[in-house]
Amino acid sequence: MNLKTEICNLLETEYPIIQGGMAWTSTSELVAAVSEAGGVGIIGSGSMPADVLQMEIDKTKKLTDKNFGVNLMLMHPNIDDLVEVVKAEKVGFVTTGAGNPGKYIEIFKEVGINIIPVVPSIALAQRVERQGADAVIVEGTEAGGHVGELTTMVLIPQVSQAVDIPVIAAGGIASGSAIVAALALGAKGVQIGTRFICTSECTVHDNVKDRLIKARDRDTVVTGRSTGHPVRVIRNKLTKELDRLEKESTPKELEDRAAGTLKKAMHDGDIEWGSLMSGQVAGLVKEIKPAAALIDELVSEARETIKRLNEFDG
Ligand code: TUI
Repeated sequence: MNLKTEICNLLETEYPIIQGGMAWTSTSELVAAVSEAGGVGIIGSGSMPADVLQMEIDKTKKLTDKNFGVNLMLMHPNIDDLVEVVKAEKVGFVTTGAGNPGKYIEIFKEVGINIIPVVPSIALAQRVERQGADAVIVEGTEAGGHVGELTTMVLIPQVSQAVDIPVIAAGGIASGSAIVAALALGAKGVQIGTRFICTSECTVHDNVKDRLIKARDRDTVVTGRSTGHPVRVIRNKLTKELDRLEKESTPKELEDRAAGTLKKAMHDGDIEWGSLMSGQVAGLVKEIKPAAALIDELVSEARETIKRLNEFDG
């Protein structure tokens, strides 16, 4: 049973499984391993100056001939420099997050690069479709990092009905059965972030992987709502302090306190005072394995789920 959808043609992959482009997390080793294994990897450029992104693209191209993408975090201070690198390198496709991708859609379309914005609402999905997006990643609030308000379960069917471009589901997906659920709701593919952190190729600090494996269902919280940029992270000493600042101080002070803390967690391994961005699926992550083994597992679980549902005669 193959899992081919139109996303496989658009992204030149065997399976409709996309690895989320996470800042300080999704670098060449992971990206190439995912693309080699039949999914498609995305470099997370949210943490990179332009020269580092250039190096990561070069490294990925050395490691794989397969397609891969770059995620652009639209609040990046040097976003225009990153756009120039991506255009010059003609990467396979771009995903955008944390902002309105309006003007960038046209820029990438002009040079023939597929553009797939991440959106948290129906209105934004419709807007990016009108602006020419090739597909849309619809991310529920179960996701890690910068999040919207609505869940994947309610967003996917509504957005699937509201737009004609393919919908890719993100947020809360870490298993083959969740992939099938997303497809059942109308998605043509899935983007998975948190589960890919616990792969051998992911270069985050080992403390982060260990903490995710220990995480339980209620261990993530959303901080920074008052700043307008809420982020889902694992609860720790930092989130306690940010909660206090949310009540006692200004959004600007809170933002200043949070600056640099993602690197502190993902790169330095400080899981108490760093921003340990993770989705609610952390509770499902039980082991570290190579990306190829993870993709094999996701695909066989998805096939078994479809078989199980076919046998269900209730
Ligand atoms: O972008 C993400 N997740 C991220 S980005 C990130 S880096 C960061 N670091 C510190 C503070 C904030 C971010 C960590 N995680 N996901 C995709 C996503 N995009 N989720 C929600 C959105 C989004 C939100 C608003 C997309 C568009 C949007 O548009 C608002 C507008 O201006 O119309």
